[in-house]
Amino acid sequence: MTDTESDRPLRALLVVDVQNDFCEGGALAVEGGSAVAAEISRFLGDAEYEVIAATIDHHIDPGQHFADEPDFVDTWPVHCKVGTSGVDFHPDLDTSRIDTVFSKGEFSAAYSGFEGKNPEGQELEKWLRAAGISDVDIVGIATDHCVRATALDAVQAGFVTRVLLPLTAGVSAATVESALTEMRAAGVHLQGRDGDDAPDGGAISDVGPE
Ligand code: VGL
Repeated sequence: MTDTESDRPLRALLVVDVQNDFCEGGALAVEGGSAVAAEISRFLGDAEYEVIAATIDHHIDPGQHFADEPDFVDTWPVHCKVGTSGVDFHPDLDTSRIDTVFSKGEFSAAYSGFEGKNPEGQELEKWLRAAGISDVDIVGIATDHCVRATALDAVQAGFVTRVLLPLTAGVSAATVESALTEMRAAGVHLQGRDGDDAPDGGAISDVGPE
């Protein structure tokens, strides 16, 4: 390996919670969710990543995460229950390039993909380190909840972290705004906004959090 090759950032893509229940028609539908599924698939067509992981909300009995009268900030309608189709990936998401899936939230709320485990019982951070990853790009649903939490954990763990905003969808404009402010302050690069480059240097899609 030459010095140039060893210095090259090794980048992973994290596809967060692109599941039926977070898309139109689902139990906790996020506006723009299914369009994001299709946009991510298009993006994956020629995206170059060392590894690609997905995360899923995988609830069995997550306690007060579910509520009869949810506030849509800390409590939610029943969603992504194991054994229902709501937990499945949205059909417009091309899963063929996803190397592994980290499931989270069986018995408590778990917004960050870094709380999940893959079928081999590995945690996301360990899996990324084993692959020699230095940089992560994050896409998916919801910008203001699971994308936010995953990005904050990624940057905290020392990964150079970008959120590709045109490939995300958020629950509400107000919480998306505060999530963007929080992520930016933590050192997360927000692409597709405020002069940052669009994901592949191309046009910014109209699929965004607002
Ligand atoms: C999520 C709300 C509740 C998410 C999960 O995936 O962002 N949002 N549970």
